[in-house]
Amino acid sequence: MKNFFLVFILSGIFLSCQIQDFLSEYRGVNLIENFPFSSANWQADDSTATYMLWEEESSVQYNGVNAYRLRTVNLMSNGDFETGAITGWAGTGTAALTDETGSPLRGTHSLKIDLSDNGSNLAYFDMSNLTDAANYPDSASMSVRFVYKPETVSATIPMEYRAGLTNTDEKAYGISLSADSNITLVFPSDSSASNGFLWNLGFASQYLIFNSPASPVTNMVFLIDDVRITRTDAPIWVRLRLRKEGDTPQPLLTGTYRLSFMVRQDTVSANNVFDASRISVRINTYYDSAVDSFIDNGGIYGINAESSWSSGWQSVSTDIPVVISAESSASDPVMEICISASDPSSVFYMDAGSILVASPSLELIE
Ligand SMILES: [Ca+2]
Repeated sequence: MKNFFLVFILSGIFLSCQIQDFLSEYRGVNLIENFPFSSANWQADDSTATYMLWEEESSVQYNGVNAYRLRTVNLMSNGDFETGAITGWAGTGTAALTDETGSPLRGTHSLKIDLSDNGSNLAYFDMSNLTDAANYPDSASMSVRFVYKPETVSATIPMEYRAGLTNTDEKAYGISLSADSNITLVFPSDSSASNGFLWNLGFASQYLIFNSPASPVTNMVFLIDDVRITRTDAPIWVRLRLRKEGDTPQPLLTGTYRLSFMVRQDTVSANNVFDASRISVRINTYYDSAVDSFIDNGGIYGINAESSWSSGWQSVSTDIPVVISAESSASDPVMEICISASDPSSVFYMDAGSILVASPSLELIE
């Protein structure tokens, strides 16, 4: 009996040593050390700068290596109004839309809207003016974010998303904007509406509308700024493909991987460019050789931006369980690492933002 226990204990020690040995070959090993961020290694979904930007930034380095810029583009081309133009915006009746430079909300220009004295005035943005709008699928879910401040407002303002400009046209969404001139509201985070900003009427004809209250009021003057409109289904990822063997110092196995890299907010300011509010990563594992692309089967892991990202490089890290296909051909990739400057998992998270990244690392941790 004694010997039995001894063998049992010894075999247990032997097994645990084996497991430790197995992991030790991976511990501390950056499996993607041969794939720093670059346009060649990490392929952008869209290389036309319509929906995203992926480019080297030679004025910023991390450990002597140039940073890369990852950006989700604002589909409203002058959403921060900093060019001074209000292209795409219009009003009905005696509505007045002007470029506000005296007391702008953000930057040096805002949109001022005056809907006073007429119960049928409204201000609107025709969504067909968005970049590439003619090519949106009818199923496109739009995320709309903006900053709002009442100036002299004596009633709440109905903000709506409609198929046309009259109150009988189909409405996908509506909220009441506060009349309290002491506050600045940032939407959608300050929205209490439960259906959020998931707006989808089919994309033939759509309008973002600031409507009048039912009865005319004397004072209806407010400011709008930093309007950011994005599509959750847009091509906004950079992707790195890896084969099971040959690309990495050790073969890729099923397990939990730690994906990490350095981030900082974009240091090069430009009109209509915003700090990333949230970035995301995913790892896809379903490769379709017939079309030579991965299915987006990996769960999306969002990472909220922190204030420290504005002052310098910070490390971000996500642990992701990955099942590697056992049946793949040796020449086919088995893993696709994806990074986005926004988080398309929800219209509440989706945003137009720009981030600098450097020094990617992938480690098998368990
Ligand atoms: Ca502005």
